[in-house]
Amino acid sequence: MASALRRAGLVIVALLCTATVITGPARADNPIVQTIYTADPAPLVHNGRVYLYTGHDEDGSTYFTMKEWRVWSSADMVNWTDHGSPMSVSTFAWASADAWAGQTIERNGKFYWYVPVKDRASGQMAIGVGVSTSPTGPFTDAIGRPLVRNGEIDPTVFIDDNGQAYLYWGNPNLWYVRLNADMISYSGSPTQIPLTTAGFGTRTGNASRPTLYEEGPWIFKRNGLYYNVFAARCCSEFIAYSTAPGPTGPWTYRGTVMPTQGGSFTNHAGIVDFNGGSYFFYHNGALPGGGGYTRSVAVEKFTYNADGTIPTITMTTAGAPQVGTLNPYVRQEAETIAWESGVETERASEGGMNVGWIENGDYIKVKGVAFGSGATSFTARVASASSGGRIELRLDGANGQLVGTCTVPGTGGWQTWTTVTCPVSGATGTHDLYFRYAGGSGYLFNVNWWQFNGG
Ligand code: FUB
Repeated sequence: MASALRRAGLVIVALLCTATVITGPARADNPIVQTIYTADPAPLVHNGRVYLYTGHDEDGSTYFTMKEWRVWSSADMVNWTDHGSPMSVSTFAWASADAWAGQTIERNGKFYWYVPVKDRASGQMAIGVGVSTSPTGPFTDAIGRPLVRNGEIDPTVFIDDNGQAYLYWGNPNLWYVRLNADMISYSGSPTQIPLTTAGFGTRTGNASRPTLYEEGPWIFKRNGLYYNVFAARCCSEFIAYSTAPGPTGPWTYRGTVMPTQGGSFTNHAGIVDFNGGSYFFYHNGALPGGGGYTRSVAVEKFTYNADGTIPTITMTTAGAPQVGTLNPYVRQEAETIAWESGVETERASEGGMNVGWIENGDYIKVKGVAFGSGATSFTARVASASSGGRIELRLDGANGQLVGTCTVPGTGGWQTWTTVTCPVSGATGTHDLYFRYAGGSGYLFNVNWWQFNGG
């Protein structure tokens, strides 16, 4: 993480402290990720979790300089686990750059991640497909070549009720092709969807692009109606949508979903239903240092209108409400985060990811933790190449009630792991849990996972 983001974190803390004074304990939970810049969200619901596939804008980027894709997941829409980067440009031997906006879908126990990436030989953007047996990867190149290549971007994938899968993509045009059941080949030829003003709205001032359709289609079906939610106009973009009675049209323009907002000249939509609610993912430039090339993914909960139309959704810092609570009495990954200040994540030698680059005063918030009748102790898996420090366990604020302090020793290496345990008192009921890290100067220690005992 760039020092810019670290400084930015301090600004956020300052702003949040101010907000706390004015409005009480509510804290912003958008954008979803604060450790890095993320873009182009593509959510997938699988086995009771939401998996969120994103791009990764490099710190300080002045173009869409994107080298890898990232995966996050959540069971409650507010605490998000970082699964790192299971697919990058280098996954595709034939690709040279531009890990742009994709989407993942599951079929027959395999996960297919369709992405736009630059084909080295032609210099054209192409659509590659990664495959994995796990939603968090690792993903490999499914076919060793582009699935389709016509210089256009932003694939979205959809499987209709009859099992027919469709891949759609395009900027400046909008294409579709029927995927075969293997999801890595197709029948027929890529076909253009006519971009009519009736279908996709009217753009003024751009004779070569008379409709609002710009890029980033997200196609799905609800109650027999097909929806295409897309980035409209350029630039700055807003999110609009069209509907159709069938997967290939004819499309009717339905209006705005999310107006131009948020300090990024692009936006990119992904919609899922989860646990009875509907969720709209998008990106903006909300993190300090953020902008059109340093974007951040966020989420809002919404309700479809009774006639199936989508309400206008605006960006908030509060984000979606929590679904349920988090259980502290099972092992939780340290990189499961609702909000953080100052930390970063990396691959852990023990598997998964760990939190690192922890300095005095940094913190992680985990939202809605259900302690029940009371925790008696806390255990964490830690490592430190320095002399360690302390994990302060606090409730409802980085300076909130202290319910325990765990001392972390030096272990001889940042990936030399040991388990520490400390007593806990006063953690009952449901609270936002803050891990506030304390110690001397420099980096203190890493944390791989944690668990409370008792309860
Ligand atoms: O992230 C790179 C490009 O920006 C995506 O492919 C577009 O959808 C826009 O968000």
